[in-house]
Amino acid sequence: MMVEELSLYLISMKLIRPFVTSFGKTLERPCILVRVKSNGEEGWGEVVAESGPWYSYETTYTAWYIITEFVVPFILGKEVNDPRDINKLLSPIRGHNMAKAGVEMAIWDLYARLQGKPLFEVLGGVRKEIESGVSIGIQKSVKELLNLIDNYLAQGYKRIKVKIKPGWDVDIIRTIRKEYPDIPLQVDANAAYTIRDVNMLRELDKYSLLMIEQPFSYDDLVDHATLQRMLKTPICLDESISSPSMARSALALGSCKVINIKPGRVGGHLSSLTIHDICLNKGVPCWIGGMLETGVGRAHNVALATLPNIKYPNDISGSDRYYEKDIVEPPFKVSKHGTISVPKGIGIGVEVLIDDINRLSMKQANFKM
Ligand code: OSB
Ligand code: MG
Repeated sequence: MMVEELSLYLISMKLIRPFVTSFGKTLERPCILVRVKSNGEEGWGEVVAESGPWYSYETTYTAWYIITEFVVPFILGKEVNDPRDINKLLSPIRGHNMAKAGVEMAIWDLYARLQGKPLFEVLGGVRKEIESGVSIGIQKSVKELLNLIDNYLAQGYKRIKVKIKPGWDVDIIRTIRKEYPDIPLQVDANAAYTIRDVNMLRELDKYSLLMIEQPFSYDDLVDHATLQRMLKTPICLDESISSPSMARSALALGSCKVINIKPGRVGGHLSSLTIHDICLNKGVPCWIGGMLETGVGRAHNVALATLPNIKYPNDISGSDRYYEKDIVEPPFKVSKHGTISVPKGIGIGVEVLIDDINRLSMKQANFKM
């Protein structure tokens, strides 16, 4: 297969409700959609970089620059037998995993479609539906948070993840636990604490949380290992696991007992599969995280969530939890028992609504051999 044409679409999607984390507030989700073409087929990917360098140093605009200046020349017109070869072609580009992942994942979709197979099958997936959790941002009041939890539980979501930050942590969790003693509950700090906050984290250890996600810095492994030795609650790493090599290091150091895999953060599907397998071999469970993706990125995440070592509910919610109208058909729906059906069609298995994308796009670029 040869990528004959690559197109980029910069769109921005308005969120149904603002998403607030320890980094700040997101009202609109900008993203770059990537379309590749070969042999009369096409494939789609999504760049999950955000408007600013908060979760990652990458932004929508750095990703646009890296793809147009560096990724395209390495990919366009090159013969590739297998999407597993893309990583090596892009290896001269250091970092910028989100930019690379958007293209790599589009090529996986293209490859699956050329094979006439669903993407989840090509990736080695083993299930027909995936477990859906919901990630709830920081709210204006505890009452609003409890209302939202109530609502999402009624919709069927399998577990609740609550964002925490200094001043919105132990008291909030204590209140939630009083109201819901048994629900599967976890927290995500997005790196808002340091080892000096160990007393607060020891408090959190009392509330039977499924896990505590990324309490410390995005580039730390050592303090996380110290903390993990002090807590019975598993630590889950997100930001710190930027590559398979970081996953190996984290497991060797004992920095976590769970890994949140986000294909954008690690450079695409091949790196995600590698991290999944490293964890499987070490008996460390994984789940698939989210970045408020549109239906394109969500479809890729759903495919990854079918892998055998995905052992917790994922941050993959229904399209309607994020957007008024998704850019794929059919949109992703969560069943009453908290699952999402894996699309059965070839590739990502959903139709990408190109007219809507054209209408929404603020900028486009097209490259041909
Ligand atoms: O840390 O998991 C995170 C969204 C944007 C950036 C980082 C994170 C998140 C989420 C949302 O938690 C997960 C979702 O897509 O529903
Ligand atoms: Mg996280």
